[in-house]
Amino acid sequence: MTTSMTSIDSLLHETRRFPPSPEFVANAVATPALAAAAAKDRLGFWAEQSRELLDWHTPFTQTLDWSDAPFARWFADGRLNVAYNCLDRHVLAGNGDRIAIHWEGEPGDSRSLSYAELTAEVKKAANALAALGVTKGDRIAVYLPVIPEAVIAMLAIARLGAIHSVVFGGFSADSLRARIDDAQAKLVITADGGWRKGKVFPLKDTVDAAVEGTSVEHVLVVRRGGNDIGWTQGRDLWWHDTVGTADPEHEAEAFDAENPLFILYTSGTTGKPKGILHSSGGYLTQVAYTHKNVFDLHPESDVFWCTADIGWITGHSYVVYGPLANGATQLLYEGTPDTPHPGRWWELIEKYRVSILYAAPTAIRSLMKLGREIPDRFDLSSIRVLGSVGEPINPEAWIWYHDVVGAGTAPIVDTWWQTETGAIMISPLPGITSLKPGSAQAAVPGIEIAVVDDDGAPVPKGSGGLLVITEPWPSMARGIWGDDERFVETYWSKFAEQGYYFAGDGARIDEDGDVWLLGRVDDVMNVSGHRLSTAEIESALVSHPMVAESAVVGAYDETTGQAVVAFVILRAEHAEQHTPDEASTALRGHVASAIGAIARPREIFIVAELPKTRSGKIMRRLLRDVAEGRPIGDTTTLADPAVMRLIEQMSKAK
Ligand code: 7RM
Repeated sequence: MTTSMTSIDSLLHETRRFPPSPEFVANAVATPALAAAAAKDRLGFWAEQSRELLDWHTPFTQTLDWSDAPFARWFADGRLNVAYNCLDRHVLAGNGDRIAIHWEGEPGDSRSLSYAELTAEVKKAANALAALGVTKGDRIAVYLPVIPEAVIAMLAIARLGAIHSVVFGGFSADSLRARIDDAQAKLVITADGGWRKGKVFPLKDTVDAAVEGTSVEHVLVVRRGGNDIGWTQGRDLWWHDTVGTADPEHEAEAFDAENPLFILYTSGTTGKPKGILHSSGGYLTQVAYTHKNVFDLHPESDVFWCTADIGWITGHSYVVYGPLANGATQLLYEGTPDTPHPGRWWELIEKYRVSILYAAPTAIRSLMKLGREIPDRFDLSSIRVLGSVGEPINPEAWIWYHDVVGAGTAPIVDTWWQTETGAIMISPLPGITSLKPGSAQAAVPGIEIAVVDDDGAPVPKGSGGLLVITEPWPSMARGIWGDDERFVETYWSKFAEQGYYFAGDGARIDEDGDVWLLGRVDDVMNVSGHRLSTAEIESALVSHPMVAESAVVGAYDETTGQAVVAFVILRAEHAEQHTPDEASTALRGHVASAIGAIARPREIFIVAELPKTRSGKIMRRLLRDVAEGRPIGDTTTLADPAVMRLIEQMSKAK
């Protein structure tokens, strides 16, 4: 595997360098002193960051307790309120009039909330939730469009010491139900519908289909889409009736640093979603620290825009908690980049004078495809820092982003991290690092990583291997909800001896010691920056009566980075009744309704056999060769090498 990672990387040779300008360096937030302090005393450094960045109701005296590894406890004897840190303290410091959120709806409606206004809204929501019986430790599902109420709901839940589980609005009723069941959520906060691509998509209908027979006692509904919805008396409540009439005074109670803050589900290899659990003090410390230093935040003058949906970890850490903990002003946008016109993002940057833009390579690539004439029509001169997240950014997109969006001067921070890491782990620092297009470069100060071989030994410079995190960090996941064993097994068993966290990604370390991410070493696909597991899609396919067996791989796609390609064996009786085209159309739709549109396969090949090892494992690597039209690689471990010839013939016939 190490060999193949190295050979992939040799295609990506990139030698351009972009040092920071002297003007940028002169005002930079992060200076070389930061790295020096972290190197000198790592734990002391984190303690100092935490004290500096957060307000503790009860100061901590203990930094890290690793005695129950890999279940970390950071700042464990301290107490704080996460929402207070994101809201009240900024108002008390005299910044109540500063805008916290400029929100723009897809149809063009807009709303701005100052820190004082946002604080009052969250206090009302906290009172309303408390009146519904929500208390510390309860799980609340949030299934909302990107509207201010999503942020208000998350912070109100946090304020009460309860736990939110935000479910991406694109997920189906079955996916939502699985997440509600796993967490035993007692309340769902949703909207009638939200705007996407010029239309209202229903959310409440999906919730109705998901909650019956579950632990859910109430459904709180924000009016957004204006669409007709069903109503269950006694269970359903309007947000404007409940929160709208609540008391705007609410005193934040302090909770333990390790009080859980949220669960966020991510796909695993067994098809059962994994509820990644994060807690309060360590998480908030690292999201605030990285948001400030990686993006060079000057809160009194910057306008920050993270384009991620709040249903993904990037929205949690860099829409809600990082920016608000730092008292930043940010833009929040409900819709897609191309609605109602392909210059929508650029128009918003011009309108709000956005100075820091944080986006995914897939979005950058699709905007790049439309040509620079579109962004060139807008005034993007406010931009001074650009960020990238979710997948490797290819040098071509990097240069376009830098030149067209960043006027050839804005540094790009290519940030590597995961749902499980909670916050940015590897990234350039814009006032220090000489940038290399396509490389995330180095661990941020305070974080320790390595690229190792299968035995855990560091690979030599110039080689590829497995990315590991070698020391605990404040925002690390505290477990998988209800499944400690799976947490240990998934992330900590491969290098148990060394005590390393295995990220599941391949990486190459170059001659300067900079890190180049090479993608997942397993078969998880990354479509438009979203991680999808093969197993979940395969299990959705097999749940259709027509399907006998299936295998799914990620194949290169110009727009979405990767696209889902499925190989399906039909049940004998159906193979005769349906043409491959009919079957493929039906199954693509089936996957979209079972999991969500994001998982809909781009192509489905109907085949007679699947390539398997002798122990019965499907060799997806070979299917990827077929899907991408390459010659088939090494087939020696196949149980029946003839199978691949058959699959190739069938796929070419299509
Ligand atoms: C933040 C996020 C995590 C996976 C991760 C990688 C990939 C993320 C980068 C990246 C190359 C990057 N969380 N990934 N950022 N690959 N360069 N800058 O995306 O949990 O949804 O996904 O995404 O494979 O393991 S995530």
